[in-house]
Amino acid sequence: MKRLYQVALATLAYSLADSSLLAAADNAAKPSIIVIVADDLGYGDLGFQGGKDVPTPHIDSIAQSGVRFTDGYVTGVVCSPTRAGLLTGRYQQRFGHEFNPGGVDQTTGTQVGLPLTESTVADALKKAGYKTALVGKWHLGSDEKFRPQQRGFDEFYGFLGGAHPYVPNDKNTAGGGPIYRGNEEVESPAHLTEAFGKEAAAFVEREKGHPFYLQLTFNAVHNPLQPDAEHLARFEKISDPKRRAYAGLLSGLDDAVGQVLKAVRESGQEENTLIFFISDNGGPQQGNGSNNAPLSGDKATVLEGGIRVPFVLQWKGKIPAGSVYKQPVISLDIPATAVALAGGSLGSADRPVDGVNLIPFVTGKNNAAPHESLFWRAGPQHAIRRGNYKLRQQADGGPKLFDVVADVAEQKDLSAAHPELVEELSAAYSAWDQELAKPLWQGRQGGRKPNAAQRAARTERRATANAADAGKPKQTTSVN
Ligand SMILES: [Ca+2]
Repeated sequence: MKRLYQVALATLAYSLADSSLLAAADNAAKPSIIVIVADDLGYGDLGFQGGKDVPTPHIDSIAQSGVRFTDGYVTGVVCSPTRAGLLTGRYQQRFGHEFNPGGVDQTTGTQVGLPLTESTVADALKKAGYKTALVGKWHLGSDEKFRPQQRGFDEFYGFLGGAHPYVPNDKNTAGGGPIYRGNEEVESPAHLTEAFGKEAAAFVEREKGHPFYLQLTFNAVHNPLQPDAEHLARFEKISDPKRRAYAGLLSGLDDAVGQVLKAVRESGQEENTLIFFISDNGGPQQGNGSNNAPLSGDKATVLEGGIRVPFVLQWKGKIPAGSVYKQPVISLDIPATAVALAGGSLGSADRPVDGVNLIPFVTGKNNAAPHESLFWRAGPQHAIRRGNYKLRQQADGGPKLFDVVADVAEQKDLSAAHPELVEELSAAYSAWDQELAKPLWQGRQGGRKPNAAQRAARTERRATANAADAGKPKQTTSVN
């Protein structure tokens, strides 16, 4: 009996050791994933996108080491909706997250954020054994139940709103709020961009040997234009003060990205780490001095300048360096790729994921287009891309049809020449539109006039900003 007991114990010990070894081996096979998101970046401002006046060697190196998506899109025309899609892998209009949340819904008086009915890529990866962190801007709800650590992230360092001053004690922007580590308010760092880079690099080094998901959402190059002195000094030759300040911020962003890339490289994790880089929407060119060339349009529009963004991915040894991928892809594909590689699951039968795993496409295993169509809706404006064609409806007219491969600047409306395409794309858009929810709240771009309380709050913010701005270079703020 004693002997039998010993054998049973030994077998149990062996199988426990065996399963933990298997788990370790399984984890070692899973790649880590870093998703870097810039804020309000111009389409044409990075070196690999044709930018000339602001060197961006570190971000360029992601394109050189991996794949550049020429037709990479985001799902939102402004910050928060894109982030809702990026976290869920689902078109955010499916669950009513069509506009920026303003903190409190003026109709119901309740706090709003990424609906709790949705699960996130961080939830899925955490379940799959990943360590998860959000560094930077959140903008998916400030109330405690909406915060990053309630939405699948083990760690959070950053701010909860849609915009924030880069330097401490600056009252130029309303709604910046505290800097948090987890749920604790902490001291503001000397400059946010540098601090986010440093925090992300430390996480990468600390989690070596363990699969991780790091979402690094810089607020650069969003207003207010507050570069640090060192980066601003690099651009004395740029005469336009707004463009000069923007260049300083972008250069600081590039250096912070470089710090993270260095941490990945020097900790020996390059071959086991995917690194994505995108912007959350196009540049508001008048607002922050960005440049969307050769695209037309700005942030907050469904023109290409609002929704087509720099979109690159490196995975050393898996994706050939210097690849260019020309089929349309969308930010929803990032969480879908992450979850596929991690062996997790996202969405459900009644909450389907719209993104696809990009790896078979960029490695040439699948030569089909990843998506038959891509869709956008932001209040009265909407668009569909199918093949080379895009049908666009603006509040002030349309629909207009463009061949966005031959005519990337959307100059030649083909709707009269191709009524059959207008009909086909309109029908496909309508079918998608039928699947969507009503917006849970309205945004400033939603066309609803602000009520008296909102108007009063805005007047007060402007007065505070003007008082704080006295004697300083002119700052311009824009929708987040
Ligand atoms: Ca943005």
